[in-house]
Amino acid sequence: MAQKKKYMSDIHLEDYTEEYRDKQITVDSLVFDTNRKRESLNGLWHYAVDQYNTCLRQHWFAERRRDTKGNTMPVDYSFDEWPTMQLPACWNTVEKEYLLYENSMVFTRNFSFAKNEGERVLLKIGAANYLCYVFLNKTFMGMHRGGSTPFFVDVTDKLEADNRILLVVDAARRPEQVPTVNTDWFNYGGAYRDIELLRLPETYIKRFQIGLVPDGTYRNIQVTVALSEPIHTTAVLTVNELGIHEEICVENGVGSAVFSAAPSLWSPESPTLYNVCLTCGQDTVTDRVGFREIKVEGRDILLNGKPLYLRGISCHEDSASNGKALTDEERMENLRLAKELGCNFMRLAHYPHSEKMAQIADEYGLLLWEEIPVYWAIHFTNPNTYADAENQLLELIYRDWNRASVIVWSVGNENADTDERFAFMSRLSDCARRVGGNRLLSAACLVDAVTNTIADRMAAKLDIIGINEYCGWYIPDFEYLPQMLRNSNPDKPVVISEFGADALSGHHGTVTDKGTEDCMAAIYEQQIATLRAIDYVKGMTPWILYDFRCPRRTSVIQKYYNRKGLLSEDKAHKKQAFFVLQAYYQKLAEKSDA
Ligand code: GCB
Repeated sequence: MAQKKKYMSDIHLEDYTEEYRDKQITVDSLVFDTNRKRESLNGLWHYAVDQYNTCLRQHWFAERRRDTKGNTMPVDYSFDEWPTMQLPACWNTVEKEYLLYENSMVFTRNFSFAKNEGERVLLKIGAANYLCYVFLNKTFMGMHRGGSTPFFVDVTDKLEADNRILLVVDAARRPEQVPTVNTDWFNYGGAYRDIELLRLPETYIKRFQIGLVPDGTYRNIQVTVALSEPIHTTAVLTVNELGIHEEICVENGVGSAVFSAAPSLWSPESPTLYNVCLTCGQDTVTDRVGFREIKVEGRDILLNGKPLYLRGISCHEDSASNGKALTDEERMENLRLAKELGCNFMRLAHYPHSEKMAQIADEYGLLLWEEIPVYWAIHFTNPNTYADAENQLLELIYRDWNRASVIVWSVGNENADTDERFAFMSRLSDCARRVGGNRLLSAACLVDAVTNTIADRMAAKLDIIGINEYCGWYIPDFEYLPQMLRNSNPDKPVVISEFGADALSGHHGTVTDKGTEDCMAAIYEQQIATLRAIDYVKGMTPWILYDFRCPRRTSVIQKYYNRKGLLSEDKAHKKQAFFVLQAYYQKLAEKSDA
Protein backbone atom coordinates (compact mmCIF):
# COMPACT_ATOMS: atom_id res chain seq x y z
CA MET A 1 0.00 0.00 0.00
CA ALA A 2 2.82 2.37 0.97
CA GLN A 3 4.44 1.64 -2.39
CA LYS A 4 1.20 2.43 -4.20
CA LYS A 5 0.75 5.68 -2.34
CA LYS A 6 4.29 6.74 -3.22
CA TYR A 7 3.66 5.86 -6.85
CA MET A 8 0.59 8.04 -7.01
CA SER A 9 2.20 10.95 -5.18
CA ASP A 10 5.10 10.91 -7.66
CA ILE A 11 2.68 11.61 -10.46
CA HIS A 12 0.94 14.41 -8.66
CA LEU A 13 3.98 16.19 -7.26
CA GLU A 14 3.73 19.85 -8.09
CA ASP A 15 7.43 20.60 -8.11
CA TYR A 16 8.82 17.39 -9.45
CA THR A 17 12.06 19.08 -10.58
CA GLU A 18 13.18 19.89 -7.03
CA GLU A 19 14.99 16.60 -6.51
CA TYR A 20 17.04 17.16 -9.69
CA ARG A 21 18.23 20.63 -8.79
CA ASP A 22 21.22 19.89 -6.60
CA LYS A 23 23.18 18.13 -9.35
CA GLN A 24 23.61 20.89 -11.92
CA ILE A 25 26.27 20.32 -14.53
CA THR A 26 28.11 23.58 -15.17
CA VAL A 27 31.27 24.88 -16.81
CA ASP A 28 33.24 23.11 -14.06
CA SER A 29 32.51 19.84 -15.87
CA LEU A 30 34.36 20.90 -19.04
CA VAL A 31 37.40 18.86 -20.00
CA PHE A 32 39.91 19.65 -22.71
CA ASP A 33 38.94 17.06 -25.29
CA THR A 34 40.23 18.22 -28.68
CA ASN A 35 41.78 15.24 -30.52
CA ARG A 36 41.18 12.90 -27.60
CA LYS A 37 40.28 9.33 -28.43
CA ARG A 38 36.60 8.70 -27.91
CA GLU A 39 34.00 5.98 -28.20
CA SER A 40 30.85 7.22 -29.83
CA LEU A 41 27.36 6.66 -28.48
CA ASN A 42 25.85 8.22 -31.60
CA GLY A 43 23.47 5.99 -33.50
CA LEU A 44 20.15 4.37 -32.73
CA TRP A 45 18.46 5.41 -29.51
CA HIS A 46 14.94 4.42 -28.44
CA TYR A 47 12.76 7.43 -27.76
CA ALA A 48 9.34 8.57 -26.63
CA VAL A 49 7.63 11.92 -26.67
CA ASP A 50 7.09 12.74 -22.99
CA GLN A 51 4.94 15.82 -23.18
CA TYR A 52 4.16 16.05 -19.44
CA ASN A 53 7.61 15.04 -18.15
CA THR A 54 6.26 11.82 -16.71
CA CYS A 55 9.69 10.17 -16.81
CA LEU A 56 10.96 12.72 -14.30
CA ARG A 57 7.81 12.79 -12.21
CA GLN A 58 7.42 9.03 -12.05
CA HIS A 59 11.09 7.98 -12.06
CA TRP A 60 10.89 5.80 -15.13
CA PHE A 61 14.67 5.68 -15.12
CA ALA A 62 14.56 3.65 -11.88
CA GLU A 63 12.74 0.87 -13.76
CA ARG A 64 10.74 -0.09 -10.71
CA ARG A 65 8.87 -3.07 -12.05
CA ARG A 66 8.16 -4.93 -8.78
CA ASP A 67 7.00 -3.87 -5.34
CA THR A 68 8.87 -4.92 -2.18
CA LYS A 69 6.98 -8.22 -2.07
CA GLY A 70 7.95 -9.02 -5.63
CA ASN A 71 4.56 -8.31 -7.21
CA THR A 72 4.75 -6.90 -10.72
CA MET A 73 3.89 -3.23 -11.10
CA PRO A 74 2.30 -1.48 -14.06
CA VAL A 75 4.68 0.78 -16.03
CA ASP A 76 4.00 3.48 -18.61
CA TYR A 77 7.10 2.91 -20.74
CA SER A 78 8.79 0.14 -22.65
CA PHE A 79 12.25 1.45 -23.34
CA ASP A 80 13.51 -1.24 -25.65
CA GLU A 81 10.34 -1.45 -27.72
CA TRP A 82 10.07 2.28 -28.33
CA PRO A 83 10.86 3.43 -31.88
CA THR A 84 14.43 4.47 -32.64
CA MET A 85 16.00 7.71 -33.77
CA GLN A 86 19.51 8.24 -35.06
CA LEU A 87 21.26 10.66 -32.67
CA PRO A 88 22.57 13.29 -32.80
CA ALA A 89 19.47 14.91 -34.25
CA CYS A 90 16.91 17.64 -33.87
CA TRP A 91 13.66 15.71 -33.59
CA ASN A 92 11.80 18.45 -35.47
CA THR A 93 13.38 17.44 -38.76
CA VAL A 94 13.30 13.68 -38.12
CA GLU A 95 9.51 13.19 -38.28
CA LYS A 96 7.00 15.64 -39.70
CA GLU A 97 4.73 15.23 -36.68
CA TYR A 98 7.50 16.50 -34.36
CA LEU A 99 8.19 19.68 -36.34
CA LEU A 100 6.52 21.93 -33.76
CA TYR A 101 7.04 19.77 -30.67
CA GLU A 102 8.74 21.77 -27.89
CA ASN A 103 8.59 19.78 -24.65
CA SER A 104 10.47 16.70 -23.44
CA MET A 105 11.62 13.57 -25.18
CA VAL A 106 13.17 10.60 -23.44
CA PHE A 107 16.06 8.86 -25.21
CA THR A 108 17.61 5.59 -24.10
CA ARG A 109 19.98 2.96 -25.35
CA ASN A 110 22.04 0.08 -24.06
CA PHE A 111 25.78 -0.28 -24.47
CA SER A 112 28.46 -2.57 -23.19
CA PHE A 113 31.66 -1.30 -21.68
CA ALA A 114 34.96 -2.90 -20.72
CA LYS A 115 36.50 -0.71 -18.05
CA ASN A 116 40.26 -0.74 -17.53
CA GLU A 117 41.95 -0.46 -14.16
CA GLY A 118 42.79 3.07 -13.07
CA GLU A 119 40.92 5.00 -15.74
CA ARG A 120 38.25 7.66 -15.48
CA VAL A 121 35.44 7.55 -17.99
CA LEU A 122 33.64 10.72 -18.96
CA LEU A 123 30.43 11.06 -20.92
CA LYS A 124 30.38 14.06 -23.25
CA ILE A 125 27.17 15.49 -24.66
CA GLY A 126 28.03 18.02 -27.36
CA ALA A 127 24.74 19.93 -26.99
CA ALA A 128 21.14 19.24 -26.03
CA ASN A 129 18.45 21.91 -26.15
CA TYR A 130 17.60 23.18 -23.50
CA LEU A 131 17.60 21.12 -20.29
CA CYS A 132 19.22 17.71 -20.35
CA TYR A 133 18.82 15.22 -17.47
CA VAL A 134 21.30 12.35 -17.58
CA PHE A 135 20.67 8.92 -16.02
CA LEU A 136 22.99 5.93 -16.07
CA ASN A 137 21.97 2.52 -14.80
CA LYS A 138 18.96 3.89 -12.90
CA THR A 139 20.92 6.72 -11.25
CA PHE A 140 20.51 10.43 -11.80
CA MET A 141 23.93 11.78 -12.85
CA GLY A 142 23.13 15.46 -13.32
CA MET A 143 21.24 18.09 -15.27
CA HIS A 144 22.65 20.63 -17.74
CA ARG A 145 21.00 23.91 -18.61
CA GLY A 146 21.68 25.78 -21.85
CA GLY A 147 21.02 24.53 -25.34
CA SER A 148 24.24 25.16 -27.27
CA THR A 149 27.27 24.21 -25.21
CA PRO A 150 28.88 20.88 -24.30
CA PHE A 151 29.02 19.21 -20.91
CA PHE A 152 30.72 16.22 -19.34
CA VAL A 153 29.70 13.72 -16.68
CA ASP A 154 32.14 11.46 -14.83
CA VAL A 155 30.44 8.08 -15.12
CA THR A 156 33.35 5.91 -13.92
CA ASP A 157 31.75 4.65 -10.76
CA LYS A 158 28.41 3.85 -12.34
CA LEU A 159 29.60 1.99 -15.41
CA GLU A 160 29.01 -1.75 -15.63
CA ALA A 161 29.63 -4.34 -18.31
CA ASP A 162 26.09 -3.75 -19.62
CA ASN A 163 24.60 -0.30 -19.27
CA ARG A 164 21.47 1.68 -19.90
CA ILE A 165 21.85 5.38 -20.50
CA LEU A 166 18.76 7.56 -20.48
CA LEU A 167 18.43 11.24 -21.34
CA VAL A 168 15.47 13.50 -20.82
CA VAL A 169 15.83 16.43 -23.20
CA ASP A 170 13.43 19.27 -22.42
CA ALA A 171 13.12 21.89 -25.17
CA ALA A 172 10.40 23.97 -23.51
CA ARG A 173 10.83 27.72 -23.85
CA ARG A 174 10.67 29.42 -20.45
CA PRO A 175 10.71 33.13 -19.66
CA GLU A 176 13.74 32.93 -17.36
CA GLN A 177 15.91 30.99 -19.80
CA VAL A 178 18.65 32.27 -22.12
CA PRO A 179 17.23 32.85 -24.69
CA THR A 180 13.80 33.64 -23.34
CA VAL A 181 10.48 32.64 -24.98
CA ASN A 182 10.60 34.99 -27.96
CA THR A 183 13.31 34.77 -30.60
CA ASP A 184 13.54 35.22 -34.35
CA TRP A 185 14.76 31.68 -34.91
CA PHE A 186 13.40 28.18 -34.56
CA ASN A 187 13.47 26.35 -31.25
CA TYR A 188 14.88 23.00 -32.33
CA GLY A 189 14.82 20.25 -29.69
CA GLY A 190 17.09 17.27 -29.26
CA ALA A 191 20.51 15.93 -28.41
CA TYR A 192 21.96 17.32 -31.59
CA ARG A 193 25.74 17.11 -31.24
CA ASP A 194 27.96 14.07 -30.66
CA ILE A 195 27.44 11.85 -27.60
CA GLU A 196 30.69 10.19 -26.61
CA LEU A 197 32.68 8.41 -23.93
CA LEU A 198 36.26 9.39 -23.17
CA ARG A 199 38.73 7.23 -21.27
CA LEU A 200 41.16 9.31 -19.24
CA PRO A 201 43.87 8.51 -16.72
CA GLU A 202 43.08 8.83 -13.01
CA THR A 203 44.55 12.35 -13.03
CA TYR A 204 43.98 14.11 -16.31
CA ILE A 205 44.44 17.46 -18.04
CA LYS A 206 41.21 19.37 -17.61
CA ARG A 207 42.24 22.63 -19.20
CA PHE A 208 44.97 23.48 -21.70
CA GLN A 209 45.13 27.03 -23.02
CA ILE A 210 47.82 28.23 -25.37
CA GLY A 211 48.21 31.45 -27.34
CA LEU A 212 50.32 34.47 -28.05
CA VAL A 213 50.90 36.99 -25.27
CA PRO A 214 49.29 40.15 -26.71
CA ASP A 215 52.34 42.35 -26.03
CA GLY A 216 53.01 43.42 -29.61
CA THR A 217 56.25 41.43 -29.90
CA TYR A 218 54.71 38.20 -31.35
CA ARG A 219 57.54 36.38 -29.59
CA ASN A 220 55.95 35.12 -26.39
CA ILE A 221 53.69 32.11 -26.05
CA GLN A 222 51.58 31.67 -22.94
CA VAL A 223 50.39 28.30 -21.65
CA THR A 224 47.96 27.50 -18.85
CA VAL A 225 47.26 24.03 -17.51
CA ALA A 226 44.70 22.78 -15.01
CA LEU A 227 44.53 19.17 -13.84
CA SER A 228 41.63 17.20 -12.47
CA GLU A 229 43.41 16.79 -9.09
CA PRO A 230 45.16 19.45 -6.95
CA ILE A 231 48.59 17.81 -7.15
CA HIS A 232 52.15 19.14 -7.50
CA THR A 233 53.85 17.92 -10.65
CA THR A 234 55.43 18.99 -13.92
CA ALA A 235 53.83 19.23 -17.35
CA VAL A 236 55.78 19.32 -20.60
CA LEU A 237 54.86 21.41 -23.61
CA THR A 238 56.22 20.38 -27.00
CA VAL A 239 55.90 22.35 -30.22
CA ASN A 240 58.45 20.68 -32.48
CA GLU A 241 58.21 23.16 -35.34
CA LEU A 242 59.05 25.99 -32.94
CA GLY A 243 61.76 24.11 -31.09
CA ILE A 244 59.75 24.20 -27.86
CA HIS A 245 60.18 21.40 -25.35
CA GLU A 246 59.65 23.05 -22.00
CA GLU A 247 58.56 22.15 -18.50
CA ILE A 248 55.69 23.85 -16.69
CA CYS A 249 55.55 23.71 -12.92
CA VAL A 250 52.11 22.62 -11.70
CA GLU A 251 51.10 23.41 -8.13
CA ASN A 252 47.77 22.47 -6.60
CA GLY A 253 46.77 21.24 -10.04
CA VAL A 254 47.40 24.50 -11.91
CA GLY A 255 50.35 25.96 -13.75
CA SER A 256 51.22 28.55 -16.33
CA ALA A 257 54.33 29.71 -18.12
CA VAL A 258 55.53 31.96 -20.93
CA PHE A 259 58.05 30.75 -23.51
CA SER A 260 59.75 32.71 -26.21
CA ALA A 261 59.33 31.54 -29.79
CA ALA A 262 58.98 33.05 -33.26
CA PRO A 263 55.86 31.54 -34.82
CA SER A 264 54.62 32.48 -38.27
CA LEU A 265 51.52 34.45 -37.43
CA TRP A 266 48.02 33.16 -38.18
CA SER A 267 45.77 35.27 -40.42
CA PRO A 268 42.94 34.55 -42.87
CA GLU A 269 45.41 34.90 -45.77
CA SER A 270 47.95 32.66 -44.10
CA PRO A 271 46.28 30.35 -41.55
CA THR A 272 49.45 28.73 -40.20
CA LEU A 273 48.78 26.15 -37.49
CA TYR A 274 51.25 24.37 -35.23
CA ASN A 275 50.93 20.92 -33.69
CA VAL A 276 51.16 21.43 -29.95
CA CYS A 277 51.41 18.67 -27.38
CA LEU A 278 51.06 18.78 -23.60
CA THR A 279 52.00 15.86 -21.39
CA CYS A 280 51.39 15.57 -17.68
CA GLY A 281 51.80 12.27 -15.86
CA GLN A 282 49.81 9.63 -17.73
CA ASP A 283 47.90 12.15 -19.84
CA THR A 284 48.81 13.69 -23.18
CA VAL A 285 46.72 16.08 -25.23
CA THR A 286 47.36 17.64 -28.61
CA ASP A 287 45.91 20.49 -30.63
CA ARG A 288 46.56 22.43 -33.81
CA VAL A 289 46.94 26.06 -32.87
CA GLY A 290 47.45 29.37 -34.65
CA PHE A 291 49.23 32.30 -33.02
CA ARG A 292 47.92 35.81 -33.64
CA GLU A 293 47.26 39.05 -31.85
CA ILE A 294 44.03 41.01 -32.09
CA LYS A 295 43.51 44.44 -30.58
CA VAL A 296 41.82 47.76 -30.99
CA GLU A 297 43.69 51.06 -31.18
CA GLY A 298 41.53 54.14 -31.44
CA ARG A 299 39.00 53.31 -34.14
CA ASP A 300 41.16 50.61 -35.73
CA ILE A 301 41.03 46.87 -35.40
CA LEU A 302 44.55 45.47 -35.67
CA LEU A 303 45.34 41.86 -36.54
CA ASN A 304 49.02 41.19 -35.89
CA GLY A 305 49.53 44.95 -35.83
CA LYS A 306 47.90 45.58 -39.24
CA PRO A 307 44.58 47.40 -39.73
CA LEU A 308 41.79 45.02 -40.55
CA TYR A 309 38.42 45.53 -42.22
CA LEU A 310 35.96 42.78 -41.34
CA ARG A 311 34.32 41.61 -44.54
CA GLY A 312 31.71 39.52 -42.81
CA ILE A 313 28.43 37.71 -43.03
CA SER A 314 26.07 36.51 -40.29
CA CYS A 315 25.03 32.89 -40.14
CA HIS A 316 22.61 30.79 -38.08
CA GLU A 317 23.26 27.14 -37.20
CA ASP A 318 20.31 25.98 -39.23
CA SER A 319 19.68 23.46 -41.94
CA ALA A 320 16.39 22.97 -43.74
CA SER A 321 16.88 19.20 -43.57
CA ASN A 322 18.77 18.75 -40.29
CA GLY A 323 17.89 21.69 -38.04
CA LYS A 324 20.87 22.52 -35.82
CA ALA A 325 22.39 19.07 -36.33
CA LEU A 326 24.42 20.17 -39.33
CA THR A 327 26.52 17.58 -41.09
CA ASP A 328 30.25 18.26 -41.47
CA GLU A 329 29.60 18.82 -45.18
CA GLU A 330 27.00 21.50 -44.39
CA ARG A 331 29.41 23.26 -42.03
CA MET A 332 32.14 23.17 -44.63
CA GLU A 333 29.70 24.46 -47.24
CA ASN A 334 28.78 27.46 -45.06
CA LEU A 335 32.42 28.42 -44.62
CA ARG A 336 33.14 27.83 -48.30
CA LEU A 337 30.19 30.04 -49.31
CA ALA A 338 31.42 32.79 -46.99
CA LYS A 339 34.82 32.61 -48.71
CA GLU A 340 33.17 32.65 -52.11
CA LEU A 341 31.36 35.80 -51.04
CA GLY A 342 34.75 37.34 -50.31
CA CYS A 343 34.48 37.23 -46.52
CA ASN A 344 37.32 37.12 -44.04
CA PHE A 345 34.85 37.10 -41.11
CA MET A 346 31.66 35.37 -39.97
CA ARG A 347 29.26 36.20 -37.20
CA LEU A 348 27.99 32.95 -35.70
CA ALA A 349 24.64 34.23 -34.41
CA HIS A 350 22.96 34.13 -31.86
CA TYR A 351 24.26 31.27 -29.68
CA PRO A 352 27.32 29.02 -29.67
CA HIS A 353 27.54 26.96 -32.87
CA SER A 354 29.34 23.62 -32.93
CA GLU A 355 33.01 23.78 -31.95
CA LYS A 356 33.71 22.20 -35.33
CA MET A 357 33.01 25.58 -36.96
CA ALA A 358 35.93 27.21 -35.18
CA GLN A 359 38.16 24.21 -35.82
CA ILE A 360 37.45 24.38 -39.56
CA ALA A 361 37.74 28.19 -39.57
CA ASP A 362 41.22 27.86 -38.00
CA GLU A 363 42.31 25.58 -40.83
CA TYR A 364 40.49 27.47 -43.52
CA GLY A 365 41.40 31.03 -42.56
CA LEU A 366 38.23 32.79 -41.48
CA LEU A 367 37.80 35.08 -38.48
CA LEU A 368 34.81 34.43 -36.21
CA TRP A 369 32.45 36.33 -33.92
CA GLU A 370 30.94 33.97 -31.33
CA GLU A 371 27.89 34.86 -29.28
CA ILE A 372 25.65 33.79 -26.40
CA PRO A 373 21.86 34.00 -26.65
CA VAL A 374 21.37 37.07 -24.44
CA TYR A 375 18.82 38.06 -27.04
CA TRP A 376 16.15 40.75 -26.83
CA ALA A 377 14.20 40.84 -23.54
CA ILE A 378 16.03 38.47 -21.20
CA HIS A 379 15.03 38.52 -17.50
CA PHE A 380 17.83 40.91 -16.61
CA THR A 381 16.98 41.14 -12.91
CA ASN A 382 16.72 37.41 -12.26
CA PRO A 383 19.94 36.08 -10.64
CA ASN A 384 19.27 32.58 -12.02
CA THR A 385 19.06 34.00 -15.52
CA TYR A 386 22.39 35.73 -15.00
CA ALA A 387 23.98 32.54 -13.68
CA ASP A 388 22.71 30.65 -16.73
CA ALA A 389 24.00 33.30 -19.17
CA GLU A 390 27.40 33.46 -17.50
CA ASN A 391 27.68 29.70 -17.47
CA GLN A 392 26.93 29.55 -21.21
CA LEU A 393 29.50 32.30 -21.82
CA LEU A 394 32.19 30.44 -19.86
CA GLU A 395 31.40 27.11 -21.51
CA LEU A 396 31.81 28.79 -24.89
CA ILE A 397 35.02 30.59 -23.93
CA TYR A 398 36.72 27.55 -22.41
CA ARG A 399 35.57 25.32 -25.28
CA ASP A 400 37.07 27.55 -27.98
CA TRP A 401 39.88 29.23 -26.08
CA ASN A 402 42.62 27.80 -28.34
CA ARG A 403 40.95 28.79 -31.62
CA ALA A 404 42.86 31.59 -33.37
CA SER A 405 39.89 32.20 -35.68
CA VAL A 406 37.70 33.38 -32.80
CA ILE A 407 38.45 37.08 -32.36
CA VAL A 408 35.17 38.31 -30.83
CA TRP A 409 33.07 37.26 -27.85
CA SER A 410 29.66 38.84 -28.15
CA VAL A 411 27.63 39.19 -24.96
CA GLY A 412 24.24 39.97 -26.48
CA ASN A 413 21.99 41.08 -29.27
CA GLU A 414 19.54 43.98 -29.55
CA ASN A 415 18.74 44.53 -25.90
CA ALA A 416 17.11 47.80 -24.96
CA ASP A 417 19.50 50.11 -23.07
CA THR A 418 17.96 49.90 -19.58
CA ASP A 419 19.78 50.07 -16.22
CA GLU A 420 19.02 46.40 -15.54
CA ARG A 421 20.37 45.31 -18.89
CA PHE A 422 23.46 47.48 -18.46
CA ALA A 423 24.24 45.87 -15.10
CA PHE A 424 23.65 42.36 -16.46
CA MET A 425 25.70 42.76 -19.61
CA SER A 426 28.48 44.72 -17.92
CA ARG A 427 28.96 41.79 -15.57
CA LEU A 428 29.10 39.41 -18.53
CA SER A 429 31.65 41.63 -20.30
CA ASP A 430 33.84 41.83 -17.20
CA CYS A 431 33.71 38.06 -16.96
CA ALA A 432 34.64 37.59 -20.64
CA ARG A 433 37.48 40.08 -20.28
CA ARG A 434 38.86 38.21 -17.26
CA VAL A 435 39.00 34.78 -18.90
CA GLY A 436 38.48 35.33 -22.62
CA GLY A 437 42.12 35.54 -23.74
CA ASN A 438 43.41 37.52 -26.68
CA ARG A 439 39.94 38.60 -27.96
CA LEU A 440 37.74 41.61 -28.49
CA LEU A 441 34.42 42.10 -26.77
CA SER A 442 31.34 43.14 -28.62
CA ALA A 443 27.55 43.05 -28.64
CA ALA A 444 25.04 43.79 -31.35
CA CYS A 445 23.53 47.05 -30.10
CA LEU A 446 20.58 49.16 -31.18
CA VAL A 447 20.68 52.70 -32.46
CA ASP A 448 19.19 55.24 -30.02
CA ALA A 449 15.87 55.83 -31.79
CA VAL A 450 15.18 59.20 -30.14
CA THR A 451 18.44 60.92 -31.07
CA ASN A 452 19.23 58.66 -34.05
CA THR A 453 22.79 58.16 -32.78
CA ILE A 454 25.08 55.41 -31.60
CA ALA A 455 24.60 55.99 -27.88
CA ASP A 456 24.31 52.56 -26.23
CA ARG A 457 25.90 52.65 -22.75
CA MET A 458 27.38 49.20 -23.33
CA ALA A 459 29.83 50.84 -25.76
CA ALA A 460 31.96 51.78 -22.75
CA LYS A 461 32.42 48.12 -21.90
CA LEU A 462 33.12 46.83 -25.41
CA ASP A 463 36.07 46.94 -27.81
CA ILE A 464 33.92 46.92 -30.94
CA ILE A 465 30.46 48.48 -31.05
CA GLY A 466 28.17 46.20 -33.03
CA ILE A 467 25.21 48.03 -34.56
CA ASN A 468 22.09 46.40 -35.99
CA GLU A 469 20.28 48.78 -38.30
CA TYR A 470 17.67 47.96 -40.88
CA CYS A 471 17.50 51.20 -42.87
CA GLY A 472 15.67 50.57 -46.11
CA TRP A 473 13.75 47.72 -44.48
CA TYR A 474 12.20 48.07 -40.98
CA ILE A 475 13.07 51.77 -41.21
CA PRO A 476 11.89 52.40 -44.76
CA ASP A 477 13.27 55.95 -44.86
CA PHE A 478 16.85 55.19 -45.80
CA GLU A 479 17.97 58.74 -44.90
CA TYR A 480 18.06 57.67 -41.24
CA LEU A 481 21.31 55.80 -41.92
CA PRO A 482 23.49 58.65 -43.25
CA GLN A 483 22.00 60.91 -40.57
CA MET A 484 22.74 58.42 -37.80
CA LEU A 485 26.31 57.95 -39.02
CA ARG A 486 26.85 61.73 -39.22
CA ASN A 487 25.26 62.30 -35.79
CA SER A 488 27.57 59.78 -34.13
CA ASN A 489 31.17 60.08 -33.15
CA PRO A 490 32.22 56.83 -31.50
CA ASP A 491 35.66 56.55 -29.97
CA LYS A 492 36.08 52.94 -31.04
CA PRO A 493 35.46 50.85 -34.15
CA VAL A 494 31.91 50.10 -35.23
CA VAL A 495 30.92 46.92 -37.01
CA ILE A 496 27.49 46.91 -38.62
CA SER A 497 26.46 43.58 -37.15
CA GLU A 498 23.18 43.48 -39.12
CA PHE A 499 21.41 45.04 -42.05
CA GLY A 500 19.34 43.28 -44.66
CA ALA A 501 16.02 42.68 -46.37
CA ASP A 502 13.74 39.73 -47.08
CA ALA A 503 13.50 38.33 -50.60
CA LEU A 504 12.06 35.12 -51.90
CA SER A 505 14.45 33.38 -54.27
CA GLY A 506 13.39 33.95 -57.86
CA HIS A 507 10.72 36.52 -56.94
CA HIS A 508 11.27 39.73 -58.91
CA GLY A 509 9.72 43.18 -59.12
CA THR A 510 10.72 46.81 -58.88
CA VAL A 511 13.25 48.06 -56.35
CA THR A 512 10.41 49.25 -54.12
CA ASP A 513 8.54 45.92 -54.17
CA LYS A 514 9.32 44.44 -50.75
CA GLY A 515 10.11 40.75 -50.80
CA THR A 516 11.73 40.77 -54.24
CA GLU A 517 15.36 40.06 -55.02
CA ASP A 518 15.50 43.43 -56.75
CA CYS A 519 14.43 45.38 -53.65
CA MET A 520 16.87 43.42 -51.48
CA ALA A 521 19.75 44.07 -53.92
CA ALA A 522 18.90 47.79 -54.03
CA ILE A 523 19.00 47.98 -50.22
CA TYR A 524 22.41 46.27 -50.22
CA GLU A 525 23.66 48.79 -52.80
CA GLN A 526 22.45 51.75 -50.71
CA GLN A 527 23.86 50.32 -47.51
CA ILE A 528 27.26 49.66 -49.03
CA ALA A 529 27.45 53.08 -50.71
CA THR A 530 26.68 54.75 -47.36
CA LEU A 531 28.77 52.61 -45.02
CA ARG A 532 31.91 52.58 -47.17
CA ALA A 533 32.30 56.34 -46.70
CA ILE A 534 32.39 56.18 -42.88
CA ASP A 535 35.88 55.86 -41.47
CA TYR A 536 34.89 54.46 -38.08
CA VAL A 537 32.92 51.57 -39.64
CA LYS A 538 35.49 48.80 -39.61
CA GLY A 539 33.39 45.94 -40.87
CA MET A 540 29.96 44.50 -41.47
CA THR A 541 28.14 41.20 -41.09
CA PRO A 542 24.93 41.62 -43.12
CA TRP A 543 21.95 39.50 -42.16
CA ILE A 544 22.34 36.67 -43.35
CA LEU A 545 24.08 33.95 -45.42
CA TYR A 546 21.00 31.82 -46.16
CA ASP A 547 17.29 31.71 -45.29
CA PHE A 548 16.54 30.07 -41.95
CA ARG A 549 13.50 28.51 -40.31
CA CYS A 550 11.53 30.94 -38.15
CA PRO A 551 8.10 30.46 -36.56
CA ARG A 552 7.33 34.21 -36.53
CA ARG A 553 7.39 34.60 -40.30
CA THR A 554 4.04 33.69 -41.82
CA SER A 555 3.72 35.76 -45.00
CA VAL A 556 3.31 34.17 -48.40
CA ILE A 557 6.92 34.82 -49.33
CA GLN A 558 8.23 33.71 -45.93
CA LYS A 559 6.32 30.49 -45.22
CA TYR A 560 7.94 30.18 -41.78
CA TYR A 561 11.39 31.18 -43.03
CA ASN A 562 13.27 34.38 -42.44
CA ARG A 563 14.07 35.28 -46.07
CA LYS A 564 16.96 37.66 -45.47
CA GLY A 565 19.41 35.04 -46.70
CA LEU A 566 21.70 35.86 -49.57
CA LEU A 567 20.93 32.29 -50.58
CA SER A 568 17.78 30.19 -50.38
CA GLU A 569 17.46 27.81 -47.43
CA ASP A 570 18.76 24.87 -49.50
CA LYS A 571 21.66 27.11 -50.66
CA ALA A 572 20.91 26.12 -54.25
CA HIS A 573 19.97 29.66 -55.32
CA LYS A 574 22.05 32.80 -54.90
CA LYS A 575 19.93 35.94 -54.73
CA GLN A 576 20.98 39.11 -56.56
CA ALA A 577 22.22 40.73 -53.36
CA PHE A 578 24.82 37.96 -53.01
CA PHE A 579 26.56 39.31 -56.09
CA VAL A 580 26.26 42.93 -54.92
CA LEU A 581 28.05 42.13 -51.67
CA GLN A 582 30.54 39.85 -53.41
CA ALA A 583 31.57 42.61 -55.83
CA TYR A 584 32.12 45.01 -52.93
CA TYR A 585 34.12 42.51 -50.87
CA GLN A 586 36.26 41.61 -53.88
CA LYS A 587 37.18 45.27 -54.35
CA LEU A 588 37.99 45.62 -50.65
CA ALA A 589 40.12 42.48 -50.71
CA GLU A 590 42.06 43.71 -53.74
CA LYS A 591 42.68 47.04 -51.99
CA SER A 592 43.93 45.38 -48.82
CA ASP A 593 46.25 43.09 -50.84
CA ALA A 594 47.72 46.07 -52.66
C1 GCB B 1 17.40 41.39 -35.93
C2 GCB B 1 17.76 40.24 -35.08
C3 GCB B 1 17.77 38.94 -35.86
C4 GCB B 1 16.54 38.90 -36.77
C5 GCB B 1 16.63 40.04 -37.75
C6 GCB B 1 15.39 40.13 -38.64
O1 GCB B 1 17.68 42.51 -35.63
O2 GCB B 1 18.97 40.41 -34.42
O3 GCB B 1 17.77 37.87 -34.97
O4 GCB B 1 16.43 37.68 -37.43
O5 GCB B 1 16.70 41.26 -37.06
O6 GCB B 1 15.37 39.50 -39.68
O7 GCB B 1 14.46 40.84 -38.27
